[in-house]
Amino acid sequence: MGFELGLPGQFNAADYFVDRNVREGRGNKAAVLCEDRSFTYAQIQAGMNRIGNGLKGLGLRMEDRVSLLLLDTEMYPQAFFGAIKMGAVPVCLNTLMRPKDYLYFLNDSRSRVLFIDAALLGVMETIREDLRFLEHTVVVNGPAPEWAMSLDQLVEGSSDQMDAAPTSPDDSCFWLYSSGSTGQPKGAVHLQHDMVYSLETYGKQVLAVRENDTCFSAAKLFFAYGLGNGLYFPFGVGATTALMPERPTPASVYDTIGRHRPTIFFGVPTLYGAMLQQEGSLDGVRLCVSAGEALPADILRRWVERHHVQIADGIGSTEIVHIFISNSADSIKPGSSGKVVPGYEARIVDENFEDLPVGEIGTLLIKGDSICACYWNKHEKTKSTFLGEWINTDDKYYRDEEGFYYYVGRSNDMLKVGGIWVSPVEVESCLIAHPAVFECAVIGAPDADNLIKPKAFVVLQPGYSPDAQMEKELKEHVKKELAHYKFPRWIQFVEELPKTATGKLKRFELRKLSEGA
Ligand code: 3UK
Repeated sequence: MGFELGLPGQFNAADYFVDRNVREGRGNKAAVLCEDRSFTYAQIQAGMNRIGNGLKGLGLRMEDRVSLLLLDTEMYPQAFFGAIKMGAVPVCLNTLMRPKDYLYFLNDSRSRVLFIDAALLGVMETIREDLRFLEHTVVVNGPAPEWAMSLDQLVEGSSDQMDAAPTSPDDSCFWLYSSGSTGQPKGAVHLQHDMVYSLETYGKQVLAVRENDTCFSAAKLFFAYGLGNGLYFPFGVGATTALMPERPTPASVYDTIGRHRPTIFFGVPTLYGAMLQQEGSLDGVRLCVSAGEALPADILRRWVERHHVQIADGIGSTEIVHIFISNSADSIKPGSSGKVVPGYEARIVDENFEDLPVGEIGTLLIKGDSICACYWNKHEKTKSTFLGEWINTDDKYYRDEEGFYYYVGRSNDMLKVGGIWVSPVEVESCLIAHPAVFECAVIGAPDADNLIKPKAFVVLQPGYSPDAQMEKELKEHVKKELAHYKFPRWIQFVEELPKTATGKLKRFELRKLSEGA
């Protein structure tokens, strides 16, 4: 069934998610907790307005893109909604990438302004000269180098009052980049109503997020998953969000839970697996949520045994903005992704787009009004992914009699590693550039928790020896060139790669080879 939001013809998401809380009397309520700091909705609103006015002062106009390369601190909501409120379009960038990735994101999005955390400034050094559209870099949480401006400079003399730009529910609101197996990442263009749709469906009906909740997402705000968890779900109901700028390790996460006492915790399977290996308490948490990759039933079992709190696994995507099939606190089937979230529809189809019966594996199509409008500047990819009201998720699923959905795999070779996309092709291209590598192939292999991690098969050039030293060197090489999480956790040296008569790699054989190893 469709789900009517009934938004007015003029609608601005920053007004809805920030200003409305102040209008409804929550101005003095804590909106953001971060380290030892706390910020009320009124404070976040004032900061947002100053940034919005500052952007106007730079000559920014509606629809201009503003990239955010920010850690999770109180500055994130202010910059994100500050840009949206004046009609600009924030582009949330993954902070774990490499300089060449940012060169692409900033040029592809034609961002005129970049907000960057002082701690991340290093990535700009080698690419600054090659940015074709960037006009201003604003440094937050620290001093600015001479070629950039500080936040104080941006907002100097700016009023803390501002009218929202007269956007419509269907105007561009924010972008998120999604990577594919080949080709450059694709900017998913999300509209002003998308966050509201996800809030009204998954947020209110599955999470049942309430004003007295405190949300804490270990998944960062720059991920579509983290953005809902840590920003627009809590802000959508006037709740509180706990933000953590550090890397999510079991220690930092348990520590933040102890300090801010969240009621809903959001993680990814790899983190739940790691947290089970370490001491720590979840006191006060009423529900845990997992997404990004399938949650193994065994991790769920051990988690509930130890912490006595359920983990609701759900599948979401960057294109759909958040979760569309999910378990919920009172309906959990271990090993499944749960049921279709009210407000979404699902089909499982064969290669001719014919619907398949219960139990049969096919491609998952989803319909629902939080699906992005398109991929920016990628017309062919847009046409093959967005099929009218439906989107092809490229995921393989089947469903059971009771309407629970089961993830079986991807229809392409992409891997989810710690909840984040890794393209085997990208890792292969990186490995092959190392002088010792003659040929290589990368597949996903299960670790001790049954979670997929990249594994490389390498054929060495003559004269190099397949030993532990070489293995270490190749891992370091990938870590240096690509985002850290992409490096192969195992390297298996082989004499040759299994190929078909036409020279195509037999990935299936590699998987068999891997299981035998
Ligand atoms: C896979 C899952 C099995 C699946 C995301 C929650 O992960 C998110 O977005 P991405 O664009 O990736 C989407 C793809 O990841 N996947 C995600 N969750 C699950 N597979 N079980 C799961 N629970 O292949 C999907 O197509 O990075 C997750 C909310 C918002 C998101 N964007």
